[in-house]
Amino acid sequence: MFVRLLVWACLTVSCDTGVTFLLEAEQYVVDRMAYPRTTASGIWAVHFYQNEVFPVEFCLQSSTVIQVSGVRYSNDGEADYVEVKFDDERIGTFESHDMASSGDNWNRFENSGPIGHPMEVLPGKHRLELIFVSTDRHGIEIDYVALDVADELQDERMLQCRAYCDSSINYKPSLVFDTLPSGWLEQRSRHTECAEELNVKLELYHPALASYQITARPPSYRTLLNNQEQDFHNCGGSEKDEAVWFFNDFDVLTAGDEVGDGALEG
Ligand SMILES: [Ca+2]
Ligand SMILES: [Ca+2]
Repeated sequence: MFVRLLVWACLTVSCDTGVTFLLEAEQYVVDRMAYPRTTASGIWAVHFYQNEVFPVEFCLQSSTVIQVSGVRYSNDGEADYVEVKFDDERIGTFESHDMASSGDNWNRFENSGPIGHPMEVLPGKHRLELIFVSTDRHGIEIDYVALDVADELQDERMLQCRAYCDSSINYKPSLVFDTLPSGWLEQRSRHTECAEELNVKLELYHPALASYQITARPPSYRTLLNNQEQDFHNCGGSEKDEAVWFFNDFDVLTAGDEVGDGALEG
């Protein structure tokens, strides 16, 4: 993944404008217990020990400049050494303060300060990792990681990779009634390596069917990249075809005649 240090640009781009997101440890680490702390952001923090990793995956909607502006942590015991990686590259480290107080200091949070330099990054999914290289036997607690993003249009939903490819599609669960005798679909689709080949073929049968309407909608892919161009790789040199639907086996009759059964491919 392309990462480029952009020290001076950030001083005029991301530090005065943009958005700061708090990546709460309790929201990103779901496989372990969080501890309630009255002074923690969101009133929760997560405990980590030596050799453990806190991973955060997030999505950016455009090329932008980002910086880890701080890690909020608490410690009650000896100091801990933490390494921070972005997309598998080490961007910096921080060390917790040595502060023992019989457990009371777990509720006293401190900020690491900025980690590494501002980075110019591409849109799409990225990964931050806090690697707890060395801790005492009591470990360290993480409240959140603060991430500065220069792009003012970036929002929380995009950051959590929850944006849909086409937000105009309203996916509601359909109402299900089965007061009619059941019909059936026969799967006649075939495998293909060519994205443009019309390989999906479903035949619909119903004994009481007089007419029907089929609505084809794309899946609700979650993505920040909109790649809608045609892809003719692995298509065996076939010509581009702009047709979306083909109707096979229909008889074209003169006005007044009925149209026979057929199949739909797309
Ligand atoms: Ca410690
Ligand atoms: Ca928190």
